[in-house]
Amino acid sequence: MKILLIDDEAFALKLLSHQLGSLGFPDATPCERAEDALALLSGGDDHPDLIFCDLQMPGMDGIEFVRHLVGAGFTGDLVLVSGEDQRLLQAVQKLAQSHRLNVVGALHKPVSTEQLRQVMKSRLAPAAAPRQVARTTYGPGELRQAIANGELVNYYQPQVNIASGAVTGVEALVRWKHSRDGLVFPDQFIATAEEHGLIDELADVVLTAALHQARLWQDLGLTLHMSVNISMDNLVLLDFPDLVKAAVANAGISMNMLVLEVTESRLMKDPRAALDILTRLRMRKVGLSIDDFGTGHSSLNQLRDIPFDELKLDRGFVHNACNNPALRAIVEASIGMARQLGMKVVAEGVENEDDWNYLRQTPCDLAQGYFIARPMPAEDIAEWMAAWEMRCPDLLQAKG
Ligand code: G
Ligand code: G
Ligand code: MN
Repeated sequence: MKILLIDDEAFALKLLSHQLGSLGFPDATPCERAEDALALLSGGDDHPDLIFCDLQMPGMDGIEFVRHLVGAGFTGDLVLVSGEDQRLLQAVQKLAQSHRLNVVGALHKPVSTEQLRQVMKSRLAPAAAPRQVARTTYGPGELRQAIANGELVNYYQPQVNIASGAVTGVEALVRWKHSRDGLVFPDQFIATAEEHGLIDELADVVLTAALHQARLWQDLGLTLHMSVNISMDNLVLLDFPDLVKAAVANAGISMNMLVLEVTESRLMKDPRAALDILTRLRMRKVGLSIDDFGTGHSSLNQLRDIPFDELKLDRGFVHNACNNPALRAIVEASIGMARQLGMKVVAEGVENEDDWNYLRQTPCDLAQGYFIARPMPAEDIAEWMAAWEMRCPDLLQAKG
């Protein structure tokens, strides 16, 4: 394995070489200037597998070097190393990732051997993070047909109370059971539905199935709130609240069991209609959730204008917040704001025990994410609930 080290400080280079040596990687090539490293890269065809690069350097700096790496078609792994503050380091990491470079670490100087061991460990494990693959999208004809044929099904992802572990509800997430391509995810067809006037039909199918499912669970004695995602494009026709009311009545459940999650991923076509519709729904006790809060347009304007009673913190802020002061500040400020507005807070993207334990120290109400459960077919929920109850005693022990 070829390793390249770039740092303008000779001492830092020596230290890093030594640490890598002690971990069983003795042959790293040191460079004191990024320009020299680039010359090496453009020289032959045996590109390094792994590059450690400092950010602050007097000639070509780390950011410029990253840009040249992309130009040189580098496909190996990159570790960023810097004595600069954590947020700067993370910004460069984001930048490099947006260039599709495979960033396997961002280390603060002085680098500890333990941090280095972590980086090299993931490096030896076979491809943990799958690289982005091109995904198919589908045309309107095929989608229209699929809706008519009943090929859209809902998966359900549980939401649990962080303090008590109680399962309070589920979010319905639509999937397309495609006869040729298998299970197709919404990011491959929601935009098509929005662009080709199919989103009302889609919402109707999803909502009807979700409400029917909520009723089945209710009959089994499971009181679960049902969250359904709707598109801004569903908030154009003023009779939408009546459709919702009829669907809820038809399923035989009460209005306050339904939560509608709204994200403004596209520009609101008609803000006045949306406000009219959402306010009438809220007046009839339907829950309104602002989804992906803090991203795109899902933000303060909406919070000011629309009577949301629930805020869903985007997973981009939640996951790993315990290790990142900027994320923590955003999470905690958002929770504080929501509570002042009398809103419930749901944290999305709770992916591991660290995320869970961190949230337990905040006044966040509900959690949702892979750590708790992946989205699953309705028939798997009961079995999952039994397993969750077994896990709960451990997860609810006060930590730290
Ligand atoms: O698991 P997941 O890939 O299901 O969802 C991806 C995105 O698709 C999420 O942002 C979610 O809000 C959106 N989505 C999932 N189901 C629906 C739906 O029924 N209607 C709309 N409009 N969006 C949905
Ligand atoms: O935008 P919306 O909140 O509706 O997004 C739901 C999406 O998030 C779905 O695609 C769902 O599969 C995905 N999701 C749910 N839990 C997690 C998680 O813990 N981590 C990640 N990365 N995605 C999650
Ligand atoms: Mn959602």
